[in-house]
Amino acid sequence: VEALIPEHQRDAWKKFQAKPWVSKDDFEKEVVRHVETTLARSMFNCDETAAYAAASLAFRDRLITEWNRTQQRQTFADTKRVYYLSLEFLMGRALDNAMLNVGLKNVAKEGLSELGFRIEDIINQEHDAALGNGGLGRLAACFLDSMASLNFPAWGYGLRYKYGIFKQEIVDGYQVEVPDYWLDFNPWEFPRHDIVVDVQFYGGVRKYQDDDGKNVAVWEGGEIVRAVAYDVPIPGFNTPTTNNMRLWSSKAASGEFDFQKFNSGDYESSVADQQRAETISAVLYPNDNLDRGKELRLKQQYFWVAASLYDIVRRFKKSKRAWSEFPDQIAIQLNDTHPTLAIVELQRILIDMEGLDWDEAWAIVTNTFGYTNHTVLPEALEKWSVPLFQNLLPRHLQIIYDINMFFLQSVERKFPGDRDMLARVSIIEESQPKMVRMAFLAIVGSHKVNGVAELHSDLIRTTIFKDFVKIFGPDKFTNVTNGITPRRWLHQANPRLSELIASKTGGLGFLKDLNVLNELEKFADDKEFKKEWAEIKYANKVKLAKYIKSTTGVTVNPSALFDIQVKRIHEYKRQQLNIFGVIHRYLTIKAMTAEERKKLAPRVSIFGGKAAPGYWMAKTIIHLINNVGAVVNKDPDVGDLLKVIFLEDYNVSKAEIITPASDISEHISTAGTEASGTSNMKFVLNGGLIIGTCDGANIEITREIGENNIFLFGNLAEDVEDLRHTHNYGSHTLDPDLVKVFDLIKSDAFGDAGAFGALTGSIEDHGDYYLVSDDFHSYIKTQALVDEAYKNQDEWITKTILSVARMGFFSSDRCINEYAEMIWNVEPLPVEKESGLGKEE
Ligand code: GL9
Repeated sequence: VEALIPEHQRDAWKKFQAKPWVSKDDFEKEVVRHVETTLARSMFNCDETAAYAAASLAFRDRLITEWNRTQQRQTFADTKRVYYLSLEFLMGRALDNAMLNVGLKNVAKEGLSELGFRIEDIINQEHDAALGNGGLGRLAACFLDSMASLNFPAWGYGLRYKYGIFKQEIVDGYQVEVPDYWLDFNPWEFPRHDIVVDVQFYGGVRKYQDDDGKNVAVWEGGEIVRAVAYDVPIPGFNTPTTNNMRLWSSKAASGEFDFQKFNSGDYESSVADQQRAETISAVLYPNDNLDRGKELRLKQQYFWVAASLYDIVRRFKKSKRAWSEFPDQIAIQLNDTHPTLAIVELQRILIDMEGLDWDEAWAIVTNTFGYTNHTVLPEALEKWSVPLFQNLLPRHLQIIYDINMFFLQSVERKFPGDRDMLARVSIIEESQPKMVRMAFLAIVGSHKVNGVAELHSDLIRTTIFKDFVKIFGPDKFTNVTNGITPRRWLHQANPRLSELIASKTGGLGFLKDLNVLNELEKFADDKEFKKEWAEIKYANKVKLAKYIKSTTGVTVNPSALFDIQVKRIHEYKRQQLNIFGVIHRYLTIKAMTAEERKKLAPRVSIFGGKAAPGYWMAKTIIHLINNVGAVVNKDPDVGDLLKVIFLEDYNVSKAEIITPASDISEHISTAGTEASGTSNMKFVLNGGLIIGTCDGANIEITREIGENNIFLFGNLAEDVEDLRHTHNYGSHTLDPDLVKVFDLIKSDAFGDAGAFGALTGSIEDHGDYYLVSDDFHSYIKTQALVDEAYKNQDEWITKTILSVARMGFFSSDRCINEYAEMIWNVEPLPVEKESGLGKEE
């Protein structure tokens, strides 16, 4: 390894090398030092914000020491690395996670206490890193945790948005979006002002033949934007491995502003250039499962992909290996189609910059990339208009045309004369304007394509990508069912449950081998154990009840059944089905005698989630939920029997409070629409049951935990198409109970019914695309079964214990091992010894 410091002067470096601190005294010393020097404060003005800052800096120093060692170790070993390209990383808070992963939370707790602070208050100071929309972004975050915990040499590459997903406020029952400026103080990132990449846009292509008669293409002109790297350390659990997440920030290539323009008096335009450059990484697009085709979004994608690939290629070139070894050293995973341009960019680097032949380059490209599909919803499949592409990335468009030409030639050889097939699979859609189909490009340019749950992977093979299965054969298409990290979603979010499990399974080993949970089966009928189990659930519900009280003012009874649906608001996820069910329950209660009411299980219906700012139907659903709550919660006939809560600004740190407190959670998408879902896994792992449809990972959860432990309802994916057909061509009669619900809404019981006309109309008059009416009866009936089952607490608790015991499969560690074996062909880099930390109990 090259080093700047000569051999004979390295002793001084070794002598003063940074060492990770371990004791409580050292921690306190570091905190006080940061307060008194880094923050220029003292014990007389150290508030909780400052204590959070200092504690974080103490842990950051520790992480970065291990980060440096890990990077050196991985570079020295020179084994294959994984690069996970994702436009979203929904990390949440870092401090609690860092403390737990390095195994020093108790040390920090005592240390902070001696300094006059409660650790919970300090943890709560942190602003979430919310660089993602929902499941897709959180999956990327769980994968980073697993890759580090399993000692894989792996980097995440993303964008450093100045504004993450907006903050949601509820004003008069409506969603209001507030910008989330999160970078005021962020101790977890390291700016690397020395690691910059200049990225080109626009311009034109000049083609000529060189002296050897070889065709050469030069992309010239246009404008340059500079990418600056920001590194975030990713600590593994109970291992020294600390991986890297590199996020790119955009700025003007000429520095602050263009001095020539400035000096010639053109001050305004020089500042405008700078602002235009910074706009690229300014804001995360807040759409979930929707593609809007905006130019700035394509700019973000290329900016990020170009900087990341330049970085990856630069690192590879240092190794002085032959280009043909590129795929032996590097695996790049595309998290959805957002980074598909990486395929084109690598081909461009290899043929235009490095002078490789097309075929040689293309073999390297296709052996390097893997593509994960996360949705079959047609409105989410990315397409970019050819004129837009032509203008922004002229050379890339040419390469795409060439990729398509060679691809279609191969299809023609395999299916001679099948012109329909050629039109169907062409990367270019012959529409007006023409469009580039990014998913098709991703398939053609990767060696493996995977879905994220069994049903979803089957659906992509038999519907949207079925021609490609014929062309490439079935082996190119595979499944890796999603998972979640048990570190954050059990140990961190539910410390008491984690502690109880540890006490029965011989320590925290289950957090690294989740199948150990199996050992809990033998306690499913253990009276003492069940009592503790139930107490923990109750305590978690009390905590949520307090949170509900403090944020909404509504008092809820922790003994009531907590029914939770938290996720992005989307018609396909069917929060409207849930709220219509709540209104049906309200009608039922109103019609009951006092005697009948006594027999009913009290319920708290809790909702949370953001609507994309431009998604009116989703906003209408939020409005209805809030208005129903306003009426129901103050109706004396109802009392404790039903409360309806909408929790503002659902995010990762709130999920950590909400998830452990559910009795039942709702995963009720129209069958065939939710690729996997991951919160379904989190809720079951925390001792809650599910009411859900046969969709996404619900199906595999059922297989694992047993169908007695889940409340399934509704039509199956295979019947959806026919049902939609009957809506459109037959007479569409609504479920009679749903009609009663609509009648109540139309009587202005929840405010002016005009506000909800589009929502009821989409079901009554516009085909009920998401089958709300078709599934309504089955949903209501199944909710009644939930009520009955909950009355038998003893059996209910047994169900939840058995379910948790059988959830081992859904660890994201299992996912990462599957990706590593089936797709990446990489091995972990063993560490000499586990840190021995993270073992504290
Ligand atoms: C999603 C699917 O909708 C989820 O069902 C799936 O669990 C996750 C992770 O695989 O991916 N696809 C998708 O586009 N989003 C998902 O959550 N949306 C975003 O988060 C942007």
